[in-house]
Amino acid sequence: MKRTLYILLALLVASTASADDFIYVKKKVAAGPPLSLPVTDNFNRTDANPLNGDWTKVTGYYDLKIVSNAVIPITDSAWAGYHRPVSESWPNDQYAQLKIVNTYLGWRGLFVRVNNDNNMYALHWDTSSWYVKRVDATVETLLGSAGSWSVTTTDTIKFSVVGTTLTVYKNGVSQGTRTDSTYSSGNPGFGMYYGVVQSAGVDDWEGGAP
Ligand SMILES: [Ca+2]
Repeated sequence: MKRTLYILLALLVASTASADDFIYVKKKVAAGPPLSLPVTDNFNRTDANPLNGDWTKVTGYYDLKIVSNAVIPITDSAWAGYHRPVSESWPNDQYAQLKIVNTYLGWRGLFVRVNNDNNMYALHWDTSSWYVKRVDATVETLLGSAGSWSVTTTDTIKFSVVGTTLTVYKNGVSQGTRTDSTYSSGNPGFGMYYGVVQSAGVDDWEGGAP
């Protein structure tokens, strides 16, 4: 009698516990570490060349570096840029944002849905104009027409994608939208082009869900 009870008890524990444990383990493995949004990087650390931290260089682009707790490119006359690593699972609707800390003539970029390391949607801008582009393996296609604006130090620029709509923001105010349906997923990032003045260019990167 006692033995039968032990067997029944053991079977009961084994059946309930193993099922729960199986589901728990399976969920943990499938989901991976959760990504807490927004993700931020203020680059407040020791000067680093190339940029360090959780960043992956866009294939075909040059490096960025950290100087005086902000970011500048290492070379002129070419795009330099990074995206969040593929180990991070980003929502399909996402934004990338950063702050201007120097208004020298040159290009900045924010990227969303970077996939396969060099496909993406990119916002490129200088102090007077902005362009939304689709980048296919570094080949750029302008989406719609160029926009015009005035950008100065301390301005915060944001680039978001929701569904097939790409929106450009300056200090939280929409500057215009473009649409494209080529890329549905990927990770956000940022970049710079043409370091005429080798001092801090951009700072306070942030990525999140719109
Ligand atoms: Ca900083």
